[in-house]
Amino acid sequence: MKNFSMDAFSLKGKVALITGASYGIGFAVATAFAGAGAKIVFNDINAELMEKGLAAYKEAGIDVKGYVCDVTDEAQVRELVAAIEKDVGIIDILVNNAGIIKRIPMLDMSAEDFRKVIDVDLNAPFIVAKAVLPGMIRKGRGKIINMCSMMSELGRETVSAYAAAKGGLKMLTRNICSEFGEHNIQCNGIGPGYIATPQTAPLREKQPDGSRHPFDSFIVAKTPAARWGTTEDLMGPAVFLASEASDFVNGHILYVDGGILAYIGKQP
Ligand code: NAP
Ligand code: GCO
Repeated sequence: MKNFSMDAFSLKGKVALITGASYGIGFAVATAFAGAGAKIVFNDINAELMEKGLAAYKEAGIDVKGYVCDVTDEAQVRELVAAIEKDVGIIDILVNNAGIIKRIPMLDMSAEDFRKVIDVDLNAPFIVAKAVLPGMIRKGRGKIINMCSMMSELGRETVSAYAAAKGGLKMLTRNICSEFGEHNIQCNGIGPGYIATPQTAPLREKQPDGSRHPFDSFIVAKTPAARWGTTEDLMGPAVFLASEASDFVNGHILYVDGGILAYIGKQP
């Protein structure tokens, strides 16, 4: 039995691609990976956002390479991966983080809007994973982390497309685990709870009378920790799933939700 070393959590020398990481959860995950020693590359959908991200990383003292790529466009993704492999090296860690949500009641939602959410939140993780897997196979190891959601397990009004996509992403995670585990590639998901980012800002807006948004109060009552999550709450779990410490964890969705999925909620 070898002695345990905290080096098991090190990402030193590993190349990590985090998609959609100019800000929000992706930015926090990239920051954590850099702190664990990884070489960070990220993309965002347009040059303005990518430059904004580069400035934010520079301000944080983090050396990164940024690329412009729409993750729903397979040709752009293939070019992205080829450029990263040329500029930095074969990708060891992929975080499929880029995502959108459209909060529209199902009867009011167009099929076009539904398809757009599925395209970004489910089709794109397939496209990006498919592009990075050959390099991981050649290397004999790899880590893929799909950014799932509580909506991989639960539904709610107005998020039919998002829940369908994130439920599908949970099963894509399990399928990549099944198909590539023999190549020493682990594919897991992170299921954040309700995290304070631009994506959830509309759910936390103060009311005209200065009171809390009803949904804000609802989430706080539903969470044992009695608070929204922060992007920092996701850093440790992400490093764990990206590191050798989790080499026998595969096909797992790690919920980082303050216990909300386990809790019926505080009585009003
Ligand atoms: P966010 O603040 O909206 O950031 C998402 C990022 O993805 C943005 O930089 C966005 O760029 C980028 N993106 C969107 N479409 C893209 C595309 N086609 N190609 C490339 N980049 C694209 O979201 P977040 O709150 O950080 O969430 C990140 C991930 O965690 C998402 O997958 C989300 O579903 C998931 N998640 C979030 C929460 C939460 O409570 N916040 C909880 C569970 C899961 P633009 O600014 O141009 O859109
Ligand atoms: C919503 C929220 C959620 C969170 C997250 C929860 O409208 O219900 O946006 O979907 O983003 O996915 O895990």
